[in-house]
Amino acid sequence: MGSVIDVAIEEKMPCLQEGSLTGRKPTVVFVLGGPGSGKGTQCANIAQHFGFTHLNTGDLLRAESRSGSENGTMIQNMIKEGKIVPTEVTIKLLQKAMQESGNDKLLIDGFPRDDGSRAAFEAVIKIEPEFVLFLDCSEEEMKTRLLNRNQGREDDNIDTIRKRFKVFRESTLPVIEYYNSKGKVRKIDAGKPAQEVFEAVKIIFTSKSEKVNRCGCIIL
Ligand code: UP5
Ligand code: MG
Repeated sequence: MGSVIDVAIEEKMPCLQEGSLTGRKPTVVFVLGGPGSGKGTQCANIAQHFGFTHLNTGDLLRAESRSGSENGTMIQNMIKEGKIVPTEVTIKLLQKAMQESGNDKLLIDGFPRDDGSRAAFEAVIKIEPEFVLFLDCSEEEMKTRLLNRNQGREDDNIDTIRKRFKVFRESTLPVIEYYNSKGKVRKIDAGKPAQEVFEAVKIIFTSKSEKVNRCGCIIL
């Protein structure tokens, strides 16, 4: 801690124990992209194929909202409006899920969604992401997917979808730009069929997990 932003985070989130993953430093990959870009779909593939644990921040928040906790109604209202839930709430749930996962390879789906969440993760969790997978998709395609999803999500209606797009453009794209400036973004054309997108994803994760042994053979 020390910088102005760190001190602000410390004051706002005194309940969070910083860096408390009991000494573990798992490999973290952030998976970002607009609403309906296919984050959940690709994370499920990556988890199955590459042994990562998929931590879906939207699902963590929806579960918390359903649990009837003190923040439940607030979370539900924020999601209905397509707004970003206060970082201290999300990061607490995320920290708990990271601790409980027991895996040293974590995919964090849909987080950080704004600069404040990014800074809070850095200050509290103290893990730099290995890289950021950015699923790039047009709004037209994402809108069609979300309106066809039919899973009863309260935010899959045209009014909320428009708000979600706006939040993505205004708050999440700057996070992607930040990591891009650090050379950490792996951008993929996510407008193609899911299997084709996964082929591109596989190349990225394979090159990350490949190790060359002394004989020059690639170990996967
Ligand atoms: N589909 C997927 N890939 C396809 C492809 N290549 N071709 C054709 N169809 C494809 O996919 C969406 C739909 O498209 C599915 O029907 C799928 O089969 C199909 P999915 O994989 O679910 O896309 P995803 O990007 O995960 O879409 P999602 O709607 O989950 O993204 P959001 O970012 O909007 O939702 P999330 O659950 O992450 O967040 C919801 C809300 O929670 C936020 O709006 C916000 O209010 C709150 N939130 C926070 O406040 N803070 C956080 O840190 C996280 C969330
Ligand atoms: Mg999702």
